[in-house]
Amino acid sequence: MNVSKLFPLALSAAIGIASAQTAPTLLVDLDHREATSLDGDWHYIVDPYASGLYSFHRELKPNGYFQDLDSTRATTGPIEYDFAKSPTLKVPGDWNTQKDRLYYYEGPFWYERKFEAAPKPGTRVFFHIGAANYRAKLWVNGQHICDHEGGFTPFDCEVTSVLKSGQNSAVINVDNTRIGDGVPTLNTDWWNYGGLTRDVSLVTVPDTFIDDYELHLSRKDHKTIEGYVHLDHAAPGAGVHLAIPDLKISVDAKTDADGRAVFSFAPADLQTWSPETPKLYKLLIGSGSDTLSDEMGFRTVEVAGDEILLNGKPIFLHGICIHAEAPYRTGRAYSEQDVDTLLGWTKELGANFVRLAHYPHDERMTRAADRMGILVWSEIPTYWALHFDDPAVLAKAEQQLHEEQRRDRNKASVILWSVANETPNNPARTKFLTTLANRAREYDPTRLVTAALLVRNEGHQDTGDSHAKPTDPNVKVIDDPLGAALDVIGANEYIGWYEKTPEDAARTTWKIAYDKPVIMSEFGGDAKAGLHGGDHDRWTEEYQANIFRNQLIMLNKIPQLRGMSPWLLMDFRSPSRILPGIQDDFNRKGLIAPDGTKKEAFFILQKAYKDNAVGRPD
Ligand code: GCB
Repeated sequence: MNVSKLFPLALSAAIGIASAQTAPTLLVDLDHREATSLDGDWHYIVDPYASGLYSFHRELKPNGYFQDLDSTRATTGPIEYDFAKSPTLKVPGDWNTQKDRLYYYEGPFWYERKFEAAPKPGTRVFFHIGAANYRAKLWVNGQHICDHEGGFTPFDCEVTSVLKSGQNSAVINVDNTRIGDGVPTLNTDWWNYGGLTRDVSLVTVPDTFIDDYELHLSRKDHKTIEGYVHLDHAAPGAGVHLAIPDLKISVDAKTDADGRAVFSFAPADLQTWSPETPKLYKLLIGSGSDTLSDEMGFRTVEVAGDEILLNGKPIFLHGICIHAEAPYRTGRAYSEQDVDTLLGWTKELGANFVRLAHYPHDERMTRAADRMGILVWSEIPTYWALHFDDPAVLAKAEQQLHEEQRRDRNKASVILWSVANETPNNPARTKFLTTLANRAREYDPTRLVTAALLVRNEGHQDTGDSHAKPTDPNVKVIDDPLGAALDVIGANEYIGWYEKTPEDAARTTWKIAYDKPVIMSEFGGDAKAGLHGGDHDRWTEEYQANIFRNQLIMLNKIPQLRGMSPWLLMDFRSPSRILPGIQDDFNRKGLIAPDGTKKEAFFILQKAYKDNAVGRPD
């Protein structure tokens, strides 16, 4: 028997009998709905040749072609795959850090588990995936339900028509093969952790339910709360009730033909949200048999000249960048404990701002930022050299931006949407990212749009390289044409690490072509925790501390600087960081090592933040 022929047929039999495909959606505030968790142990099959999806002649198998094979299993005994006999791993969680032999694995991978359900008439059920890196295909009870691309945003697929009372099965194919026309593209400076990296659950809602809402404090008078609630499957004129008991708000509105009920009200005695007083109000929304609650803060953020105004007052962002790398255990961060540790360190540092690099983090992060009073820069992985001239790539970036905004636009902590990090300066890129910046503003006109730009040295053209030449003079220039599309200019520079000496930072001056607020969105250098030496000994804590000391001198001389987020809170895994004994697969620019050890530079930045010795005193 030709086993290579049988395997693809057999594995595919488990996943496809018929198709009930739907486009994924995203249910807002889903973490406040009752859900049946599907986290825990899932069986897995590693499938590097995608044998479960394709025939031996590489034809994608249409569903329904393999039904016979189930009878093959029944009549001739075992066939080549068997989920029940396959090992398990934990969901949520990347596969790379759960099994040694999957450390470098990039490719197609199958998950399977059984689950109980008891669907009730008049309800609808959605299969929720918090994040699957990078592409995912879902089957429930042998029916192909939905596909999703993008590794860091949630999606929900309706399974109402396929769910049975009693035992059901879910099969998910997750594929983290890096692709040129992906977002991100082939090259990144972080580990391509694959798998179901965030929570998976089943969510039951009434036939007509609240799938989305958006509320914010108006920039016009800083007093009126306005926005809308959207109902899925609503007849025009459906009633929606909204209450904020602590503000004595109890208001009603009716849906229009698009299912939208518009609200506008001005509570007396509203306490605005800010890092000093991160006041959250309990919000209740009801329509028919559906109810939803949230904890929301209300504040305004806007730009006036080169100032960033929070609730009408100038603010300076004392920040830090964070990757979603899990403290202590490493791997992709997802848990409440990961969030508590990362944002706990952020508070300890004296920061009021985080740049959540380089993709949307778990929703727990922005929830906690709301509670803890930490302002957030949120970004999608439009990182380095995407295929900017490909309209399909733009569509993928727009989709990820939309999912990020839809999930997080009711979070008071989020003030900035970033559309790019260190992209090459050319017309195709500028057009692509200007489109994205406009989309970000259309969908959410209440926040600011930014991007982390490359800067150039005076006298040198911007070549699109990520780091400048060592011989350049001590004048940095920000004149990237993308700046015209942004509200706030982000700039990354590595003086003292990829170029020149730490002391050169203190001698550097800046020419900025835009009268807009500037955030130094990255600077820093690597240090191995516990490695000591002189101020000029690379990889030591002293060298990194020296960079920070000199950077702070420079930053204090940039008149339009309105914030900073040095690179970065904790070391993170990256495949290009290979120096044995020092890096060992980690980018060591963290102020803290993954085991929690704080490096000397942490205390330098902490002192500057606590003494208000950088930026203007608030
Ligand atoms: C950068 C990138 C960041 C890298 C960092 C580095 O400019 O934005 O993703 O990790 O430099 O350490 O080189």
